[in-house]
Amino acid sequence: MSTVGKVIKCKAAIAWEAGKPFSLEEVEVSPPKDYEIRVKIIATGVCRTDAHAMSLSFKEGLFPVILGHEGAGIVESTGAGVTKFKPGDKVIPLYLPQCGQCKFCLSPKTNLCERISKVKTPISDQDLMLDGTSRFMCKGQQIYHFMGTSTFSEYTVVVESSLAKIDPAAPLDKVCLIGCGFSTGFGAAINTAKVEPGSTCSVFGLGGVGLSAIMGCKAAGASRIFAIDINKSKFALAKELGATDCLNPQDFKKPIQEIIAEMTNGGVDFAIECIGDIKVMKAALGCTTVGWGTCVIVGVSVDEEGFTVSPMELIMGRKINATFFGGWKSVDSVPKLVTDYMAGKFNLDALVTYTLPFDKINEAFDLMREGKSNRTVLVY
Ligand code: COD
Ligand code: ZN
Ligand code: ZN
Repeated sequence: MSTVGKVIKCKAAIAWEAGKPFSLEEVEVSPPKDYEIRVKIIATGVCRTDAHAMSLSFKEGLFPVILGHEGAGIVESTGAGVTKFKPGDKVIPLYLPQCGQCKFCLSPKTNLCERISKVKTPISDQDLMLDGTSRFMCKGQQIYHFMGTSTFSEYTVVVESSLAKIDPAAPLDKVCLIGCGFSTGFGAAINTAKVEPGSTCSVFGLGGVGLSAIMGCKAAGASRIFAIDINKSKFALAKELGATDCLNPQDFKKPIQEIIAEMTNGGVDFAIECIGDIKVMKAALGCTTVGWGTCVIVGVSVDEEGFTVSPMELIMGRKINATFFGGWKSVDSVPKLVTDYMAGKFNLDALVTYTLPFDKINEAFDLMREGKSNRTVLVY
């Protein structure tokens, strides 16, 4: 029986309040309105940002909410006005939209889009659809969307400019990582830092994002790649993916930036922070070389205001930059990244530590919090 135009009842993980585990619930998912698409999610990764969004320290989160922003699925139905998608298309929801018409989308200088340009933090954005309503209900209550994607529901509704159509042969339980972790880290190295052949790099934080940044540094031809983490169990995979030196800051008396500077005749060419920790951001900037060192910030600190940069650090030629979704224009780039993966140009499979049934979502978050996984992919 066709579900088109009808409310679909399905499984979702709801975060009812901050700091509590998810509850698996039956939710009602309304049909897509104009320029919206309802997607059956097949697989979704678990990213640290989802954990930030449900943490007690993140003050801007709205509850109850369906989190999840690293999914892949199949179009179930389309609302009026949708021209680019049809039922059956394989797709990746995009938390960074690309409307194609705003001043940002029309400029090659940024991958941001007007739809996300005014937010205080990108992870507290797109809590509702563009008409200010939700497509999710549970127990008579409206449930908030998250980042315009809400992939922790078997069915979700997204805006047309927040969706990329991908190769129908793509394995969704792997390419879902292109929806966030892989693209963010890889792009931070390739697009934002613009890592050069023969250069030295340091990557702070070896989760799914940092490991992807290492892959980006390697693909760009870096000759030396420092991988920094306080969890040494991350080092073996970092090496496999291209790291030449793995360092645990806790093994040294001196600050890690000094150690790296000593090992590199004054500092690295590029440093990428993939943690979201203010102290580490300072260390990342501090480990770059005077003259031209570039520090790229990927992480967002959810419970601290910001960090100070001394004018001298900048006067001495260091640059600081940051990236959202790795600098990729989402609608244009995601299908190409999927094609590149299918052509064997990079290794997504290595990032997947566990693949679990969706019902084990709380276990997947525990694995991440305990430092036992780079990425867990949940399949419905
Ligand atoms: N020093 C060294 N390593 C550390 C430290 C520290 N002080 N603290 C933690 N680490 C290591 C951990 O052991 C872990 O291995 C790694 O850092 C972090 O990995 P994960 O798996 O927790 O995180 P990722 O890779 O899923 O995500 C990292 C982000 C930086 C993207 C995330 O934390 C973040 O800041 N998100 C907000 C930014 C945003 O919205 N991005 C877009 C969507 S992700
Ligand atoms: Zn993410
Ligand atoms: Zn736009």
